[in-house]
Amino acid sequence: MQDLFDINDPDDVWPETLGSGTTWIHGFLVAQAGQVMADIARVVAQAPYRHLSTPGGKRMSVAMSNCGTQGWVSDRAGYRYQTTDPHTAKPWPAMPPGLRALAQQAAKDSGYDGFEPGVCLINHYAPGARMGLHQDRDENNLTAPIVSFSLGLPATFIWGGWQRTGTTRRIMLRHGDAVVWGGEDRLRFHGVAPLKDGEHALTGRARINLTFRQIN
Ligand code: MD6
Ligand code: FE
Repeated sequence: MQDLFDINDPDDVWPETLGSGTTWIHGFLVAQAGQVMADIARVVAQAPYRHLSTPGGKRMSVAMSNCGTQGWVSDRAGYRYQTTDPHTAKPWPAMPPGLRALAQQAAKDSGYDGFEPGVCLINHYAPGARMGLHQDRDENNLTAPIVSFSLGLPATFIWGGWQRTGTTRRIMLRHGDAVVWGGEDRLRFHGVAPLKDGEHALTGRARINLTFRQIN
């Protein structure tokens, strides 16, 4: 009997509405994942993954890098975007054109035409790494959506409301999934549960998440 659905089939791409401003595109970048990983490898060769500190002084379990005109950083002074990598004191690597085009396509497919991402934050999760509930509000432009790509091991994503407390929904983001969120969902609280150990053919024992942001 033929399988009804094969998670690794690049033709299986389907959208699901998560909120009024949010589309979860299952399997969006399965077909391009190898190319995307090659682009990421070139970026992190220049701007290595590192564990930033929270303003409170705690080491984040997720390791991060950036590409684009600016990058998101955190330290004792707070959260912000800046044009140079504090680790190398050099500008962040440019955003690979193929990555940018793919993010723009996801936005367009979700009803956000004219998305101009200047920044891509790259999050690397090893088993056990997690991200606490937060809002993304360090961008000057809160009218543009954020485009998120997931690669490698699956993770439980926590999708909350507009207050830190209250009901949350847990969804499993898998290799190749895109989530495009904006509009009234833009300031929802969200986080990622501790990554379950496993092995993925493309990423090994890791999950990688890219978030594309139009910060101005
Ligand atoms: C992650 N993502 O999936 C963390 N933020 O690893 C985020 O924090 C996020 O996916 C804003 C918009 C989309 C996201
Ligand atoms: Fe976020």
